[in-house]
Amino acid sequence: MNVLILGMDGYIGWSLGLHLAEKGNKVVGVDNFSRRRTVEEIGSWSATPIQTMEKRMHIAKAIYQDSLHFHEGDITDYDFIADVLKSCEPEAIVHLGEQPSAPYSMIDAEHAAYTQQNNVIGTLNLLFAMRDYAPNAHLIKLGTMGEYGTPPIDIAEGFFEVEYNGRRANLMFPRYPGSFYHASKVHDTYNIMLACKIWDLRSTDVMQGVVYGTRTHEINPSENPDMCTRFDFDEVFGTAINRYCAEAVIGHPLTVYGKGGQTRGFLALVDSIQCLTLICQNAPDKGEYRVFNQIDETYDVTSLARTVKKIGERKNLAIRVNHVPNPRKEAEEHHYKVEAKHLRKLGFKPTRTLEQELDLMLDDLLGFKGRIKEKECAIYPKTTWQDGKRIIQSSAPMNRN
Ligand code: NAD
Ligand code: USQ
Repeated sequence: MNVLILGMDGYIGWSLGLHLAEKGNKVVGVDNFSRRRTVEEIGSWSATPIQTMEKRMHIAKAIYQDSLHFHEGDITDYDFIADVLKSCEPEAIVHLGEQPSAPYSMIDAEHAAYTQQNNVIGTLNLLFAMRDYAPNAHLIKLGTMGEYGTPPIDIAEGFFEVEYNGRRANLMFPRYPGSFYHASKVHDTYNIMLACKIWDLRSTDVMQGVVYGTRTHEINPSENPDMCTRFDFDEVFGTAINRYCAEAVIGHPLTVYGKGGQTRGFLALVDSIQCLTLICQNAPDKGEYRVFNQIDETYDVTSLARTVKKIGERKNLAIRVNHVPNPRKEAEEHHYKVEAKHLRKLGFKPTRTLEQELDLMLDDLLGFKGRIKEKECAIYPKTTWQDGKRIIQSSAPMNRN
């Protein structure tokens, strides 16, 4: 199968590219390397020392021969993405190429505008280019569980039946985003749904939970550090479990925000790759817009920290769990129950428990302890939802494109 991956230099994109190539697909990747620049802008780096794309492709070609190709470019440039679609003739397009950090989108007006412009216009260009050059391709778009927010009722899988004034209908489940980043995904959702309706495109909009982990079937940082995918732990780009593990290996207290009852859906990187592969293999009908909730299990962020502490202590790490003032405006205790049955129906089976994955992650990160320690100052949360201010720590250029 010909698969186009937008955002192939990223955490999930690189892992997915290797896996799909390993499975015999022809993979073409696109990236503008903005993630490398934005992480540098906020004064951090990936704990895993990621190679340049040139070196990555060189190593990958030796393993997967001609299965993997790469084009540098920006999908907010319509001509660029249209040319890629013309030359690649994809059957599936996995769109991961967006600015993915909620805190980054809350820094100030410029960062919020960049996030929404990059994400919404990039996706809009892709939809027009698909209409013109790849109308039969299957768009697999990475949305987020955060589109739904934390409503006081169970979260349905995209749509739910409602009754109002005596009439019943199947309608889109309400979206309550919690940051300008999450809002950009909601805007994408509406644009994709509309494009499927008016142009007969087909799409799976994936509401993915928080992804964690360092390994996949193709990536093992302890055995082959040159093939690592990125792993961020700073307060802007690092996500909860990944941050806790990085904090644990350097003896930094684990940073639980506020009361710590915030509950989210999580899944291991290797299982996110499993789900995205399954979705590629199972396209919807032409004109169909469908939504999959992609999570394994739900946890609150305090129990997660306690589990990291338990596994870390088995490795003789001294770990303290701290509740720090919450930089975000969010519910700290709330109902959270998610319906997620579509992927299981397609055959998704989670492969590792949280504890097994944490065990591997801590071993891998101990190998990069020096790199985490060197950027320890980027760990403590400084970006707030209230006044949005944060001090830009590096002199990296602001041009992210
Ligand atoms: P990432 O930042 O590591 O990867 C995204 C890649 O897209 C980056 O390499 C970046 O350089 C590239 N990119 C961004 N804008 C681009 C543009 N205009 N043109 C070309 N390339 C561009 O992020 P990730 O963690 O791999 O997440 C991938 C996707 O999944 C994102 O859309 C994110 O919102 C979504 N998601 C991630 C998680 C998670 O926990 N990591 C959870 C839910 C959803
Ligand atoms: N949190 C902590 N301590 C930390 C970091 C985070 O308690 O050190 C808390 C946050 O306050 C929040 C929860 O953990 O309540 C999740 O935060 P996160 O940073 O792990 O995740 P989030 O900002 O929601 O974003 C991440 C990805 C994003 C994706 C989203 C999925 O960066 O791309 O869309 O997870 S979801 O959370 O389901 O919306």
